[in-house]
Amino acid sequence: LLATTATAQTPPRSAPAANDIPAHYVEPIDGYDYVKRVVEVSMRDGVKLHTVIVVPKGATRAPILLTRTPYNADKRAARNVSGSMLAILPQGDDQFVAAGYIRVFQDIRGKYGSEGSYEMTRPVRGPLNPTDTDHVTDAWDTIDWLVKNIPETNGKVGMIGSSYEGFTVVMALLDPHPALKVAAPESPMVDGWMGDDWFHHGAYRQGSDSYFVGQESSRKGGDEIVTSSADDYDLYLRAGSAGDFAKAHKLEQFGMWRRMAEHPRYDAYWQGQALDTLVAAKPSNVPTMWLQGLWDQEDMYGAIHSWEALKAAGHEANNYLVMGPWRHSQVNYDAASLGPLKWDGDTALQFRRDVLLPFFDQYLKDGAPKAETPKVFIYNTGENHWDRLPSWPLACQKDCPAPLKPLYLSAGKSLSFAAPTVKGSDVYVSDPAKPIPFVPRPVKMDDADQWKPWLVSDQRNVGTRPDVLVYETPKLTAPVRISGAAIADLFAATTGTDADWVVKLIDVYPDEVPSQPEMGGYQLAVALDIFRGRYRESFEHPKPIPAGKLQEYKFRLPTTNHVFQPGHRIMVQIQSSLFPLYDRNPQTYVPNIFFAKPADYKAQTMTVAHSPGAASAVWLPVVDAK
Ligand code: PG9
Repeated sequence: LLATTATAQTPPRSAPAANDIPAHYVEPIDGYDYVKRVVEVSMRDGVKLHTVIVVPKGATRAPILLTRTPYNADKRAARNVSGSMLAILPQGDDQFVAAGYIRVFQDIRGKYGSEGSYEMTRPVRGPLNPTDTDHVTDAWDTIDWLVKNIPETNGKVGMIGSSYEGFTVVMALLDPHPALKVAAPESPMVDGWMGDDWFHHGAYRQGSDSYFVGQESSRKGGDEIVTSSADDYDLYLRAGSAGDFAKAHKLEQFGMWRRMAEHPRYDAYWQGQALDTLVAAKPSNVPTMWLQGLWDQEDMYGAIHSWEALKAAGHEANNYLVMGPWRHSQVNYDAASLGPLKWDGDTALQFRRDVLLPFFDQYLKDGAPKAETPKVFIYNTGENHWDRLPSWPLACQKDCPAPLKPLYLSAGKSLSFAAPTVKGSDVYVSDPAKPIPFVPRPVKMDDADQWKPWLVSDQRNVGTRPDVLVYETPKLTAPVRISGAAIADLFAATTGTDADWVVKLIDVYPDEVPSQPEMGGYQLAVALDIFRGRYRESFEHPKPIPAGKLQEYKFRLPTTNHVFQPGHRIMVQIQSSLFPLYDRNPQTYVPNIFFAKPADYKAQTMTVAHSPGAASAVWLPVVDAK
């Protein structure tokens, strides 16, 4: 009886299958709120680009948001495994998903699923690109295909993307398809020599090395640079020059590394692809929002310089500027804080929701209202709020509401708005055998927690070193408001024939900050940058520094919108290395620093003058405290 009952309750066993794996897995997409289509879109030369299209289910007359990426389109549209469009797309797409946009990611030529050959940040057609295609034509051909082949669209396209993806947005603007109605280059790579990823004012950024390996060791994925050191400071110091490091790590096989080493100066190779110059020479009518972070550790140069170049060329009308209190690409993540700095809520979400989406909607959605888009939307990092301004900058060297105001280095390591009346100078020894770490050791340049917020790290870490000059105001009794880019203007000498100069403009917090004790005495660099001395007269034609002779080194620091509050102090730090982020200057002039020899690296004495006629200063974009 028992046996009979058991048999009756057991479901019949299916026949043994030849293969458990179905010939074609059918995804249970019926329950999804989106439809995903993957297509290979033909470019004008027949090369097919891998394109992932995500359409909200049931969409009609929806606009398209396009990103062209070197970072794997399939993965960009698969953040999570989910039937929810919000979950599969990047966090930064949240507002567009809620607003019913069609989302498109495309692998650029030569990367991941796309055919063709890859050249990193391939320049526009012309002397630097003898082919018939570039990112301008690829964007054009892609948009043309999208508006003709996606039945759910209203035929209007917006482009967006950060960093490399921002570079592809800027390229599309050089000859925009008529369906491209609006664009937002976010932290776009615009000039890799002057101040975006590869160099700053000619000083090479050694983190680029691992990027080359990641991007160029294979079409898909790419490898990580293999090192066996717990501290990149030791690793790069032991290697020698940037060229020695490259040799030891076999970087010479990568086209982009070879081009770096062949073009250490600002020659035709760099000038011919400087996108701020190119967009100003060929301005588009596409409404464009240029944006970047105020502490963007990768692409600090591109957006602000493109916007300023367009403004100078008379094209402010359709160009907008946004600068948030963000690290690189933080606009697409949470931005309620950066390092220890806490903002008034999630500033990235505020921007995406209140400014970006209404701006895109206005140009992309049928019948959308006109957005109240501020010409300039910039975070005030001293008062902790957004400013909506009619133009930018508020103070600059010429043609601004206010001029720059020099804050002079002065006797007794002080800073003063009064010019020096007596001769003075300060001295330090810069030793390439003991370069100054850019963050406290151990340095791991691939440690995102160290890398992303490094620009806001506490500069007390180095201020006590004998090879760092530190100048400071007394405690401020009234606020000092700066809105623009400061200019470092050093009158300095070296006993060598080449030198790097690093200048940091620092907000020193009061000794006690009861609401956030860890900020007591904090030294926050509101702007810092490096300048390679050989380029003091010309970026294109470097020249040795005459040993022992005062020279003027004048360079622009990153943009700020800050208030030094009463009770705080303003500080300026000067030093000659930021290692291993920047390669060491041997301090002896050699034709190409990539290939400096061990004997070229020599300790030298640096003198910074603060005298009448040689009045070193940081020229501040000071504006009325109201
Ligand atoms: N900063 C990165 C990059 C841009 C352009 C070229 C190379 C690297 C990025 O985040 O994409």
